[in-house]
Amino acid sequence: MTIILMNNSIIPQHGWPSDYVRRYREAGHWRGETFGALLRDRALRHPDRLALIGGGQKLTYGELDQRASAVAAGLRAGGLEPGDRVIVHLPNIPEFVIAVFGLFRAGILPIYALPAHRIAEIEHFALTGGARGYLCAAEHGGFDYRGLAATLQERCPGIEHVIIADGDAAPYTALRAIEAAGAGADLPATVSAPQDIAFLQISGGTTGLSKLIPRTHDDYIYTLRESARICGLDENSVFLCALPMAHNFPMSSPGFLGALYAGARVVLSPSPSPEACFELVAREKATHCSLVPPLLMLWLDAAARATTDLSSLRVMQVGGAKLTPEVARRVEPVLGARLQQVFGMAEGLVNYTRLDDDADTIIETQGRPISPDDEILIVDDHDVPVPPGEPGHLLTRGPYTIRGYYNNPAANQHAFTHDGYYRTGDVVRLTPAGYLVVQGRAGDHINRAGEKISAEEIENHLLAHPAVFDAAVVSVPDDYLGERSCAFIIPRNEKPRAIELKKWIRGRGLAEFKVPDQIVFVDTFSETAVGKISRKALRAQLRAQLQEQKPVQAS
Ligand code: AMP
Ligand code: DBH
Repeated sequence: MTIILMNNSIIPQHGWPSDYVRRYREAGHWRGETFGALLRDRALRHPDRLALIGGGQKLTYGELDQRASAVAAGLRAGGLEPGDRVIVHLPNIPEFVIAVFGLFRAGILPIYALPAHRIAEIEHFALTGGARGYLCAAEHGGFDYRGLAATLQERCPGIEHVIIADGDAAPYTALRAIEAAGAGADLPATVSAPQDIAFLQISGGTTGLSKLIPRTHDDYIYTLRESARICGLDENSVFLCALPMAHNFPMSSPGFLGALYAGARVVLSPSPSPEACFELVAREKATHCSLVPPLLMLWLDAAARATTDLSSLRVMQVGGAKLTPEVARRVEPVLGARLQQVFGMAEGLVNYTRLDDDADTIIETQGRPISPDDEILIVDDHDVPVPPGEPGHLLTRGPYTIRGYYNNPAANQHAFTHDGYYRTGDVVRLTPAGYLVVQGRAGDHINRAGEKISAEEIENHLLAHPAVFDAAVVSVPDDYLGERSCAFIIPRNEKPRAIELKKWIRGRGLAEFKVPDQIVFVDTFSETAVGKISRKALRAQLRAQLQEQKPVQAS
C-alpha cells in the first residue's frame, strides 16, 4: 500500500515535508489513487450502474468514463498539455463532471470558479493560475458567459482555448466537438501521479483577492473516502447536489465526488431552491443532500407546507456558515432526516458531527475532524495555546490541509506558521469530547449565506469611485443570511447615491453577492480612527456603531 522508498528516498508529495509524507502513506491515508484511475476502476467494476442524472441526461459509470476519455483525448488533440490549467466556470450540469474527469484524465488542472463570478474574478484566476483555457456554459441564469469569454481573451492573451460546455458555441469551440474529436482514442486511465496537484480550488478571499488552493489527488481522495464513510454514503445512496457544484462542500464533503467514489448516484439540481429540489428528491429518491443555513431555512418552511414525498432523505448536511441551534432543532422533525453539521474549508480541514452522535452534539457543535492525524491548535493572538475549552484562533495541519497557496509566497507568510499550520481565521472552542464550536471569525471577511466576501477587496473597488473619499466594509448580523455586508462611505464632496455605488460595484465585473447590502454615509470615521488605528480596528468600531444603532444615515 505504501509508495515510500525509491533508493531510500521518499517520492515527494506536493507541499508536505518528507517525514509527514512517510507518516500519511504508512497510515494508509494516501493510497496512491488518482482521479483518472478512480473513474476507470468504478467503470470496470459496475459499468451499467447509474452515475449521474441531470439536465435531461442519465449516464452510467461506463458512459461517464468513456465520455471523459473522449474529452481528454480531444483536449490533447486540440493542443492542451498535461500540467496546463483550465478555468471551469459551469453551473450544475452533467458536462461539469464529464469535463473535469476529462481534464483529470488528460493531466490538465481545473481551476474552479463559481457561476456567480464575473470578469474581475475570472481575470484574476486566469492571471494567477496562468490558465490556458476557459470552459463555460453558453448562458446561465440570464447571463451570457460568451461575452465574458470575449473580454477575458482581450485582457488575458494566455487564454488560448475557450470551450463552451453546452448550447451554441460560436465563435468558440463546443465541448461536444472536442468529445467527438477524441472519441475512440485509447488513452491511459491516468497520466498523473497521485502526489501531483489535481486541481486548484479557490479560497474565500479572507484578505483581498481569492487565492488558489492546490489539492493533490491523494490528499483529496483521502477526504472523499473518509467523508463517504462518515456520512453513510454507499452504492445504494443518491446524492442530490443542490449547491453550486464548484463549491468545495458539495464537491467533496462528501459531495458529488465522494458519491462517485462510493459508487453512488449523483443527481444534479439546477437550483438549490425547494421548488427545484423537492421534486428531484421525490422522483430520484435522494438520500443525502448538503445545504448552507439560509437555504435550509427555506427548505424547512417549504417542507412544512409541501405535499411532496421527502421520506427518502436520510442525511441533511448543513455547513458553510454557522447554523443556529434553533434552526438545527427543526431539521429532524420537519425533514425526517438526520442532521449532520459540517465545518470545512477548501484549504483542507473538514469536521463532521457523526450520524450516531447524541442530539446535543449534533445541534450544538460543528463536529470533529475527519482524520486522527488532523492536528488542531487553539491559540491566542500570540500563538500561545488557550486553556482547554476557551475560544481562540484555530490553526490546523494534517494529511489533507495544504501547506501553502499556489504561487503565492507573500500570502503564505501570513497564512501559515513556520511549522506548517494553516491559520484558518476562525475563532473556535473545543468541547471536552473534542468537538469544535465555531464562535466567529478573526479576519475581516463577511460570510454571506456561506459565500465569503473580503472586506478589503470591496473597499478597493469602492475607493476607485471618484466620489468616494474613504470606504470601510463590515459584516452585520442578519437573521436570514447569517451576515450581510455594510459599506461605510465618506464622500469626497457631493454624496453619491447608494444605488449608484451598487451599480458601480456591478460595473467593475464582480459577483453579485459582493455588492454591499447596505450603504451608510458618514462624515468621518471618528476622531481616533483617521490614520491612527488599523483598518481592522476601524471596521470593528464601525460594526459596533451599527449594532448600537447610533443615528446614521442608512440606505
Ligand atoms: P472557504 O474559505 O470559502 O473555503 O470557507 C471556509 C470558511 O467557511 C471557514 O473557515 C469558516 O469560516 C466558514 N465555515 C464553513 N463551515 C462552517 C460552519 N459549519 N460553521 C461556521 N462557519 C463555517
Ligand atoms: O465553507 C466551506 O468552504 C466548506 C463548508 C463545509 C467546505 O469547504 C467544506 C465543507 O468542505
